[in-house]
Amino acid sequence: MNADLPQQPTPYHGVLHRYGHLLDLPEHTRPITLLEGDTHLIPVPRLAETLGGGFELFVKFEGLNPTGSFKDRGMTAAISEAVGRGAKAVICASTGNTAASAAAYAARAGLKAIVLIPQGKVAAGKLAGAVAYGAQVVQIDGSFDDALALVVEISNRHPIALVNSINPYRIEGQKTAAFEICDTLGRAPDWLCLPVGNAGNITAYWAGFRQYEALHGSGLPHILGVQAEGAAPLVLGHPVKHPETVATAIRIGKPARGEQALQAAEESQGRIIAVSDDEILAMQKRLAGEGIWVEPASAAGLAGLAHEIAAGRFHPQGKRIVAVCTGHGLKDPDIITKHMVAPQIFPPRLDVLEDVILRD
Ligand code: AN7
Repeated sequence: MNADLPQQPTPYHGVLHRYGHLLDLPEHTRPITLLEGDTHLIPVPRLAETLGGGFELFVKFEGLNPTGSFKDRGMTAAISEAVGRGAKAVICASTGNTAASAAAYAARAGLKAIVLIPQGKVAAGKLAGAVAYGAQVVQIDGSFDDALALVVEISNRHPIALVNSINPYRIEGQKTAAFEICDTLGRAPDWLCLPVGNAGNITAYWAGFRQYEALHGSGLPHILGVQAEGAAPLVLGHPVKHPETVATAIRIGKPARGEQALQAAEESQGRIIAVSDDEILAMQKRLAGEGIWVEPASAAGLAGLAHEIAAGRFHPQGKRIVAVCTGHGLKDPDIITKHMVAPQIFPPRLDVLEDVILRD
């Protein structure tokens, strides 16, 4: 071997392989992986400049996971545990991303997946994913919160493993995102902003950062959790019966881990706020302008940061901030194409095209 060549990097085997020793998983766990995790932490200095400048801003792009969302981190753990204890089927309620992730990991493990989705509000790419991976997709004439209550009951009555984030192993797996951020930056950021729906992710990040602080003294971030105005039970202080938002992933009125989300915000000396659908869509556009296309819910964390800066409640100067973008834009193409003017059709002639392209 040529001694000048760089050494082969250690092959990457997914989050359980890399961080399993830090996760509280039972002995019987049998790893099922699609090599999730190890997602990019992308610097976005130009976006930081438009938000006032003088600070470091990174996007943790979780849309780069195998099924296009952060859910894969928790799902590898939940499915690995379920397989190890002999489960033959798994079930979840979902606004879409959990469904696609559960379906993929169940397929990988040879298990049956059943997903309950709220009627008509699941983005096309997520539903297509669940179907493609072979899940049984059941649509109910009700909300995500109704679906969640039902799958809890079904899993109590039948030998079907529940893989929503009520399942503690989901949280264990999702802690790995916090570990990765600390490992990449060398310490925890000053602030972490992220969207909040059922509140599993914020709970997992806070647990992960706390664990790393205890182990490595890596510091703790303040956490800014962001809900959509029409689905903001944690800001209002009570459940929302009919949650409504363009960010369908976080269209949740009664977060299962709401108490823990509030605790994470309080203990970290952060906060949970709400932003409008317009602010979410505007931030989706700004991120796309950086070459990072995320689904609407995923833009909520940064939209919240922009909101707080604009209101003069947040001074980012000198800080290092990480925004978690939880899912890929490809999951929800309709939100873009719905408002898009269909491209005009021209004859395939050089003079015509030159005229069109160079017009202004
Ligand atoms: C892109 O898939 O709840 O606060 O059923 O898909 O941990 O719930 C999705 C949630 C943020 C909120 N961003 O995370 C589901 C589901 C995206 C999401 C969230 C979701 P949590």
